[in-house]
Amino acid sequence: MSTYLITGAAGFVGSALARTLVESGERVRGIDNFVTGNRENLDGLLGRMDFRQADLRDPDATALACEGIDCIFHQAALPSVPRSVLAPEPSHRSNVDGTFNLLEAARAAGVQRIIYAASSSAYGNQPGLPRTESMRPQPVSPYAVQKLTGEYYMSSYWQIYGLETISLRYFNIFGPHQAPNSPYSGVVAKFIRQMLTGVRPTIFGDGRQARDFTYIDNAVSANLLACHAPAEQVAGRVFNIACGAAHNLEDVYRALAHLTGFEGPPLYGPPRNGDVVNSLADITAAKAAFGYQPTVGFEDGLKRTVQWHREEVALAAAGDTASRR
Ligand code: UD2
Repeated sequence: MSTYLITGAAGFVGSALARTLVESGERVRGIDNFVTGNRENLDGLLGRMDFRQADLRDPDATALACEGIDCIFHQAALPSVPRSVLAPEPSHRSNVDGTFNLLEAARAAGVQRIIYAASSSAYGNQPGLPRTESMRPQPVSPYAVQKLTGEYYMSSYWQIYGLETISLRYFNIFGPHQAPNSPYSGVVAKFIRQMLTGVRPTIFGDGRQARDFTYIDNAVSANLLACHAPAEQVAGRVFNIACGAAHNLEDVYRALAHLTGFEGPPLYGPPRNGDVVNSLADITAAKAAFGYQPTVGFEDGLKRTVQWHREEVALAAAGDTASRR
């Protein structure tokens, strides 16, 4: 039986992977430093996995976390384009140094495979949609450079040391458990929570920027498929993980307003520095190499996500009422 390590296990994607693996009876270790991870994401999991608070910037803690591990799902990162624009150094330390420390620890511990959460931001604003993995990366923001650096390190460790590394370029993953309350939150989570609590969302730019928004279950299944694929088909390679359909922010706003019952137009603000304008994936390579197939589409994903946020808002309101009694 394999033992899996999930970095960023209290984060949005990491905790979804942890839940899936634990519920299938797998042996899971998780680490998180709780900088952006959330303890509530581990509810129901803590007694069923080996969870350790640890930071990838600490090489000794990282080495301990890798002991006895067969496969790593490397989800830990300090995300967000605007966060990296405002302060590139902390995200560089987490995303580049942290990834490097993990690769070194994995190599020393004899880990067989690492699946790395890469980012669609690698493509930047070059012409040509959909994005295919053969395009030359043209990262714009520090975050995009950091995530791309991780990909290059992954590929190097396969070629030089034979560590089976796979980079999955996520295209704007959304779904339950994605944090909604930070200025750096993903737009879907942020807009839903704002709409459900009567706050008018702001669109940065003209709202025509488009994303290949991808529901969390698709990202989880991509990781599991990549984990079990034969090395000769996946090792050292990069794959787009998306749905293959783009939606602009105006459309997202309209769809969410309809689902949440929010009335009124958005506010508009200046475009974000470092923002990518259009993003749409070709997902042929992942389909061919490991049978990836998006199973939950955009509209269905939005419905499920709005439902989860409704329950969270109701729980918070019930908690407030209880504390006032
Ligand atoms: C990038 C990557 C994504 C992932 C993510 C991690 C691209 C195309 N995508 O997501 O794959 O790595 O980084 O953080 O590079 N926006 C508003 N109002 C708001 C919040 C956001 O208009 O209140 C806009 C924002 O300017 C952008 C879009 O919504 O045009 C999506 O923003 P996001 O922060 O959800 O994700 P993005 O595209 O930076």
